[in-house]
Amino acid sequence: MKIDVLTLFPGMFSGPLDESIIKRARQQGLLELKIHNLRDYTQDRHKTVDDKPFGGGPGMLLKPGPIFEAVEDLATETTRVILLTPAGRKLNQAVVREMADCAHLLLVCGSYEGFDERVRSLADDELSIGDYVLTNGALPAMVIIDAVTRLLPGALGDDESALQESFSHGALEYPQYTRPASFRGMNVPEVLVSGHHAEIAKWRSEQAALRTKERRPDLLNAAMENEKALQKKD
Ligand code: 4FN
Repeated sequence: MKIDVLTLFPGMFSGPLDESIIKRARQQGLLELKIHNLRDYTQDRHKTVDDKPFGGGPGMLLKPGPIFEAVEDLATETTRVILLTPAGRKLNQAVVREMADCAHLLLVCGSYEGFDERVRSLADDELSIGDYVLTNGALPAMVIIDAVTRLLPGALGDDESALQESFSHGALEYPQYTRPASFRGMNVPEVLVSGHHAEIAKWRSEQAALRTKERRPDLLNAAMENEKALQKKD
């Protein structure tokens, strides 16, 4: 899969995308990632990317010109152009799966107070990673790249892939422990060291359900919808 990113802050992308699973996916050629500086698509001597809003008001907006130039340069017929904005559809694992099915994503990051409204006409989709104020769209782009990359076939090792199964049920994880069995007076639950595999499985599914019900009832509803959708398929 190919992902292009358009941003005013390409430097923010070095580091996070050069580590771990994303690094490996890039080396394996599963992910072809390119970061583009919006300023490179300006035409004027001062490389202007922003301007004042018509009608007045505080702050600056990204001008449409450089973004149109960039999208026309980077996107083809089959590219999914995604605008990152707090006004977008809220990202969740279903949306991530949708994105991972695309051959080519172009992620357009906002800056200043946002985009000139006409930029919206370029986008196939608008996404938000959640409700909080950010300084620009670089971190949302990286969140999407991270979540999508781990779904690319071959991106995860065997152990990591096995783990993915539990996530896809939509519930929270059960409590987990590693050695030592006793740490600072806190002990691993007896059942986990018992060796009774059936008992352990039962305990884990109870704990996962309990924890999800107590802390994230919203996930429980989503998990039940998932289950229903899966049953309808066969
Ligand atoms: N943010 C809100 C309301 C109004 C503005 C903002 C805000 C970066 C360019 C957008 C934020 C959050 C999730 C992009 C927030 C995201 C952004 C995102 C983002 C600079 C303009 C801005 C939601 C709190 C009511 C700044 C809330 N996912 N404006 O953050 O780009 O993708």
